Amino acid sequence: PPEREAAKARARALLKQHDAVLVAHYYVDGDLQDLALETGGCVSDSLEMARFGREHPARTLVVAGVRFMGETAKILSPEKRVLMPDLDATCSLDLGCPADDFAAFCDAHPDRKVVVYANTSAAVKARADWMVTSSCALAIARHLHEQGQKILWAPDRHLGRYIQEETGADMLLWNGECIVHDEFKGLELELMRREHPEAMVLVHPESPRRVVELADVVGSTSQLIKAVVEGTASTYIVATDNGILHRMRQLAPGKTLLEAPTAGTSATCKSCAHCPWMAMNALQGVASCLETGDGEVFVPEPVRGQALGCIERMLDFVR
Ligand code: CIZ
Ligand code: SF4
Repeated sequence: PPEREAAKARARALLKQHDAVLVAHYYVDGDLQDLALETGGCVSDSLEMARFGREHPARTLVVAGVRFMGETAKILSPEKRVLMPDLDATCSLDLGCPADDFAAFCDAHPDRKVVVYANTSAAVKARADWMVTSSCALAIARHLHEQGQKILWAPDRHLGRYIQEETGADMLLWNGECIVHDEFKGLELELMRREHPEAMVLVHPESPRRVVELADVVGSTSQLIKAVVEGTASTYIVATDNGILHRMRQLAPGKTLLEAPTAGTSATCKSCAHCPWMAMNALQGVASCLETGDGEVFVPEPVRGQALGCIERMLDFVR
């Protein structure tokens, strides 16, 4: 549609004018993902978004994703201006792990290494020894376990349980969840798989155990995309935010992609598996944050400096 092309052209011109680069998550609107790739930015998971933003020479980073992604970019690049299309885009994991309660939890378990998922506030990261994303969580937990360390994990309980079972590490879990992945249903997925016996089942480990147990591949967003691109099956059932299908279709055009069933899957609910906060990102918002300077992310000291350590530890580990 012409309005969409006009909105894209406007955002593109503003990115150039402001020496800005667009860093987008796989779950945001397809137009934003396309714009990011067309303008030299990136579309990726939170690990790659953090790396890309830090290494890119642009003075301004426009982060299309949710709040913690903008904060991580600012923590790593305090000299850059970090803008977000909508600062109210948060995450149920972040909301479910308030810094004060988390600090009390850590205080009560001083013998444990504190490992937090990227999906947390800067204040929570400031209390952590390690930050991890779903791309590197298993490797880091395994590393700590081999060193004989006990782990305090927050906030996603499904991901925590998965890592615990895979690595055998001693992990004390915070009780949080992602409202999107928590809705995938094992029974319905099993029925769907029976209808499509040739299909490969791809599951993000923020999903409940019953769903993870049915997976052929369990992995982060980038790992699930790789599984579709490299897989020999013609059909894939995908249990993660359906925003990812846009990139999967581009990279594996001949393959059939089916959304895994959620509690609300019905004729009237076409987008149950889509994060309402990721959905707040739009072309319009990219243009207006650049035009007005609204949507700038600030992470004040000393929290920024305290949070930096756990992120750098992860980046050094995966390097
Ligand atoms: O669910 C999210 O927000 C994910 C998967 C973030 C990430 O690590 O890319
Ligand atoms: Fe948070 Fe889930 Fe949305 Fe990701 S999809 S930002 S984990 S609520």
